[in-house]
Amino acid sequence: MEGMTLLVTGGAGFIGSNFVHHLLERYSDIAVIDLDMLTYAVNLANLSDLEADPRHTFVRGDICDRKMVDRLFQEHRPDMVINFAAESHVDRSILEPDVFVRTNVLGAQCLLGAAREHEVERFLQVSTDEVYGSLGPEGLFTEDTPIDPSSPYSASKAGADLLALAYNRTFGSPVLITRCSNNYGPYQFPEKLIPVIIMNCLEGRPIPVYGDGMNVRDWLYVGDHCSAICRVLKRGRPGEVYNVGGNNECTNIDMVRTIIRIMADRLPDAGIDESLISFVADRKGHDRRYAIDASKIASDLGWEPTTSFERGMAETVDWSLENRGWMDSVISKDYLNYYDRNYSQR
Ligand code: NAD
Ligand code: TDX
Repeated sequence: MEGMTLLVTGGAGFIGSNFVHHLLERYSDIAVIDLDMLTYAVNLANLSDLEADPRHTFVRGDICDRKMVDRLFQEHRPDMVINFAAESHVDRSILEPDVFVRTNVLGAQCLLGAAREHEVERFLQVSTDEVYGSLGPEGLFTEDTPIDPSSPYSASKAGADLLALAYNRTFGSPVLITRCSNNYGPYQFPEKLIPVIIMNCLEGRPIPVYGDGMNVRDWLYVGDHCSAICRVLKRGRPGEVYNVGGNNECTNIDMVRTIIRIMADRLPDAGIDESLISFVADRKGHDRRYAIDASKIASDLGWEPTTSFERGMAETVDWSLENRGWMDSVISKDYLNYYDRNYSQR
């Protein structure tokens, strides 16, 4: 990727900001154009260490704004586009679905159109295992599993995937799709399960567990996700979908208990224990189990995750403890309103 210009959308968010750092740590001769609208889910502190880095250009803007997107393409002539920008939280999509269709579907369409016109070499759509719907106790999602989304969030991500594949088939656009499992790591907004657990342990607040806590997710360390995306950009075949997994299935309740144990170990005098667990009403349309067959990316591109769950989770907890200021700064009025709206009705 040396010598290239990459347009990264959503590069101020959780995975996007980790990805931008991942690139700049590995490539000296690279230009990263970071297009992000800075929604509620962003803390610009995610990028503050890059302010003086001439390889990184931050642009505040909306991926649905075709004129602005065209101007960016004309000015910077990116070789590759990586689309992370999205509304990303399932519970919010249940409360307010409209913006998910706008950003996730129309935004992807806008970028695909501009990338086609400006003839980029690669367009990578960052997707999710949630587009496959829900598994029973057995089996894994493969790239051939039919799309069967359950939530407005996953339906909008599936819409973007289908558009991207259609651009490849109809126009020959060099589109790649990655579908990964649940990410965890530094800079994750505390509306997702893992930072909610960590934050509520710190605040001594009840930890809300939806339903019976037996829903299963596969957990992928964000750094491993970043390396998978680089591998697909470099070696993936246009028109193909690649599943990305962490080989780490876990029930939600086991995850909650594990993090409580780690937190209690780090802060023995803080009174953190399982009495914080609070079972609450289930999420509507809650997918029971996600599990990924990632053998295609392993056999075709030679990629596998390298961060053990123990190491990744220890790093995540330690980062949260060392960055209490970051955690505190995201607790805005909007966040508290959302928290109240999502949890008080349960
Ligand atoms: P996030 O919510 O932390 O970040 C999304 C970013 O997109 C934010 O910086 C936000 O400001 C930006 N954005 C939103 N609307 C925009 C718009 N209209 N124009 C420009 N920027 C806009 O989400 P994340 O967890 O980092 O997820 C990134 C991508 O990865 C998403 O596409 C998501 O669907 C996908 N994904 C996430 C996970 C996960 O576990 N977090 C798993 C699989 C796939
Ligand atoms: O308070 C909670 N209590 C709870 O039991 C929250 C926030 C979640 N949960 C459950 C719901 C899920 O079974 O924990 C599991 C994980 O929930 P989230 O962190 O909201 O993630 P999920 O819904 O699985 O979706 C995530 O992974 C796939 C990301 O948010 C998506 O962007 C990604 O596509």
